[in-house]
Amino acid sequence: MTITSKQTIDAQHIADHNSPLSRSLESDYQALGERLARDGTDIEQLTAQASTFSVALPSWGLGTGGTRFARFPGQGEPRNIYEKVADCAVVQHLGRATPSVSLHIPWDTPSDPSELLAYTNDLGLSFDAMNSNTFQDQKDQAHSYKYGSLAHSESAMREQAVAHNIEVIELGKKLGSKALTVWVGDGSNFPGQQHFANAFSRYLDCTAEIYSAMPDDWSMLLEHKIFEPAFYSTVIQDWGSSYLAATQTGERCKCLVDLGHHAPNVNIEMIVSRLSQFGKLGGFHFNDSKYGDDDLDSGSINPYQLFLVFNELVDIQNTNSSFSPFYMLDQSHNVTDPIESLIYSAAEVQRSFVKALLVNRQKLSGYQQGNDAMMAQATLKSAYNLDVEPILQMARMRSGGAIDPIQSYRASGYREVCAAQRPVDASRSGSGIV
Ligand code: PSV
Ligand code: MN
Repeated sequence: MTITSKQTIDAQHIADHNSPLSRSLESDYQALGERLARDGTDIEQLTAQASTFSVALPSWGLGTGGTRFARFPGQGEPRNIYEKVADCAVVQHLGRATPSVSLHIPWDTPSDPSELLAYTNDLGLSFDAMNSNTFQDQKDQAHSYKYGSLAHSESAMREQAVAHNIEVIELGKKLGSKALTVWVGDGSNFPGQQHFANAFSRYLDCTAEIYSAMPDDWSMLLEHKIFEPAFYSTVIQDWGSSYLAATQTGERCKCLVDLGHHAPNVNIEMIVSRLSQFGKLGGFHFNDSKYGDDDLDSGSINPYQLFLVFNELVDIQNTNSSFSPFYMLDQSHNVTDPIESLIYSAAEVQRSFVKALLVNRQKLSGYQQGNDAMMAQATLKSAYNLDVEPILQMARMRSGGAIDPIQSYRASGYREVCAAQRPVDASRSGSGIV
């Protein structure tokens, strides 16, 4: 694969763009610091914690997405994994919360893994969890996944799907990854089409085989999803099935929570608590949704839910310092520039983390003990309602990022340069999420 020019955002451009904004940031930061100090909170400590926060970028999120109906390509979209990684570097250099990339295979299979690793490291990035794909047929594939993969009724399809997952692990080893995320679309569209228990057993046999092919320091993350593409039943449809499968498969097999994979109004923060209480919370795909698996930008629809998820995560971290789930974004950008959406989303996730750090847990615990429902919820709300933007901006600026990353990106002209260097690939303008 030809590596195109290593176009990125210049540190000087970021510094120049920050310059006129830094005075107001200093004064906003000072005002917020004084406000927090009244409650005994040290703003510097929060800013340091904000700087440690990171969430991986999805390699499949850099191109314009699409729906079942259409895909409207964007200008200067990345055409290969090198261009995707270059765009990831732009997201990271401006936003400073996304130092790694989660690869989807075979969508982004590199022909030369060591070359891709060197290119990626050179841009200051690394690789996070690997994602396998047995929910689509690939060109020249021997067997079809039309009726499933790891839970397929026929062994040939299951064997092919297991072999693919093992190939993904082998590739991930070369790229420095430490985890495999498995999401399958297996399920049924009609009552009676599939024997629930038999399909689940076949799935478990396959995950055991994949698990045994993983290095000892790897984690396997099972991602549940209520429906789609199967519309009647899905083999790993909920956190309960995921928990059973992870428990059955092995100690380092855990559950991955994609925020868009639940029925409307499901209490996701409680799922987070349940899974972690029993050592099975492995990671997240962050995004937001209004109706189903909408893959909208994180925090765009229900930021309070995102905060409540982080409220649980911070609580868990306080009692278990070794708790470190994999954090990834999983979004589809249909009407925005993917670089902008990813920068913004990562900051929204980081914002929820910082606000969750502000929760007065001692007071909350007292209110819970005393059954003071009003003050318990007010304690959460008072942390949520605080505007922590100066902390995020300061954390970014101090680590070389942009105070206003979206405006800095727009002013850089990066997309325009890409549009000139990356002519639209007509073969990618059909329908479906890419
Ligand atoms: C499935 O809807 C999913 O959330 C899984 O994580 C896939 O890997 C990803 O979306 C593909 O877009
Ligand atoms: Mn997902």
